[in-house]
Amino acid sequence: MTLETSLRPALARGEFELHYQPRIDLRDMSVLGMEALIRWNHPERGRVSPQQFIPIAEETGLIVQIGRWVLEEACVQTRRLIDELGRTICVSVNVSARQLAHQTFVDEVRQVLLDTGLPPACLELELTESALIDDIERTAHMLRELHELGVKLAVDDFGTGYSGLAYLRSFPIDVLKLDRSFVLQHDERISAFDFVKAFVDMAHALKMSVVAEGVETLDVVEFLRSAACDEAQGYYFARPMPLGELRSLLANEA
Ligand code: G
Ligand code: G
Ligand code: MN
Ligand code: NA
Repeated sequence: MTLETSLRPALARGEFELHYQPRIDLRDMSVLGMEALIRWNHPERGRVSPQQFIPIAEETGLIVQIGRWVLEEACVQTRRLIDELGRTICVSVNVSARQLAHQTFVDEVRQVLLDTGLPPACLELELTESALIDDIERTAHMLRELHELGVKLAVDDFGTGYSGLAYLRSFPIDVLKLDRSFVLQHDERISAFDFVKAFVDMAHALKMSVVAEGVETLDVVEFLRSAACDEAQGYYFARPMPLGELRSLLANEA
């Protein structure tokens, strides 16, 4: 069986699961929330990486149903975590271009917030630059509707596309997620620190906050803090983990 044929029934068979990677507030090093990352437990092949199956899901359009499941599951589980722990926790969910292009996307988000009672400010949608620049006018309208619901909007893998920066003026973006290539890059001419510092200053001037991704070492944590970067995510703090592990981590933090 090809991956594609086994992907089709995977949702109904309950083969997907969400893992969560903590997001750290660099001011006090507390866990503010987490990114939901899908995992596929294939009955024969074992764990299949989203890098393998998300592109197939996008091509076949299956991403629309899978993405809806991710959104619901992330909101249900986060709502439950908030109740169990008695504190605010935010979840960010990756949204693919195909989902965003779907007419009913805003209604789906509105409905899931109603059904779960998750405070809208606790949900962040991660969009990629390429998804955003697809149809600027339509996207701008949709993002304004989403923003009016009270959810946060983030640009994922910021700086890796070829889209320029003009869209930042027309879209109500709250958060820039700085791709890990920028966090790691050491160059002769401009240090990683100077580069990140320039991004952070720009974002702050535009009233956006910055999350650095792929943070693997204490050195990087320290330079991010001195560059006034707001949040960080990466193996240095924690890998993506099952819900149970995240719950223990948050419970122990209190
Ligand atoms: O978790 P990593 O764990 O391996 O994820 C690999 C890639 O898959 C990343 O680019 C990530 O954004 C993407 N990805 C993970 N989960 C989801 C999801 O629920 N929806 C979409 N569209 N992409 C996801
Ligand atoms: O594209 P997106 O940013 O959503 O993808 C997140 C991806 O980055 C996931 O595959 C996740 O497992 C991976 N990731 C998270 N932290 C680190 C890290 O510190 N180093 C590396 N190399 N990958 C990371
Ligand atoms: Mn992401
Ligand atoms: Na990213």
